[in-house]
Amino acid sequence: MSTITMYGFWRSLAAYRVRIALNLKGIAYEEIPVDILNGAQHSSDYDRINAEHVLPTLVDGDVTLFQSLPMLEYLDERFPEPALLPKGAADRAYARALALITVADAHPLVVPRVRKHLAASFGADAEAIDGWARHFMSEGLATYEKLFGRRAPAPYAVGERPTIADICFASHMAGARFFKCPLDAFPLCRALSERLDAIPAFASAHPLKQPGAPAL
Ligand SMILES: N[C@@H](CCC(=O)N[C@@H](CS)C(=O)NCC(=O)O)C(=O)O
Repeated sequence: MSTITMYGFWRSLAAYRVRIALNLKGIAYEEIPVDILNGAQHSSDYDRINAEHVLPTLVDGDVTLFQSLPMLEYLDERFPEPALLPKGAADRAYARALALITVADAHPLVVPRVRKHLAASFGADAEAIDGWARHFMSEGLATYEKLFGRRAPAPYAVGERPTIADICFASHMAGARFFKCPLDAFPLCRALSERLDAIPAFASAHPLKQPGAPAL
């Protein structure tokens, strides 16, 4: 078996997603930190690894992957147990759709390059930028809350085992907490988040448990 390496960073919500999957599947890996808060993602060394200058990058032997969602699906195909997708076409589509609420719709709006651009091009101060992030993270929470009201997590988002939907949702909750979103209006999200945090593979992958994270 080849050695798996992930370029990540404590603060990266996308790296958190991939870390959870690696942990759930019991895959040994090495994590190489790239400090996205001080601009290390723009170094020429990292440019050769990731053309987009973002985290994470997953290296499995001679395979180099970018984008966390395809990484989750790659790991699931390469190491099938425990499965990260539910059985059945409709549930698989639902799990992917729940995942994309975070990966495609909310998270891209709050990443460092967007926050920097708001400051550099529109003169937004730290308070305005945090408000922007809270707005989009709260919109994501409201969507999840509505969907969990229509189809109750039982006990996880799409059935009895955690799937890519739970992994991406967990990263959304971590982001919502980073940006101090009020959570009172989202009891179903909070309950699922508590169930996920009780799983060691999720807990040990959490951003605040990684080297370099601030002690809160
Ligand atoms: N859609 C990508 C997200 C990639 C991304 O934006 N990653 C963030 C960290 S979570 C990053 O590296 N940002 C660097 C920047 O914005 O400059 C994925 O899911 O992998």
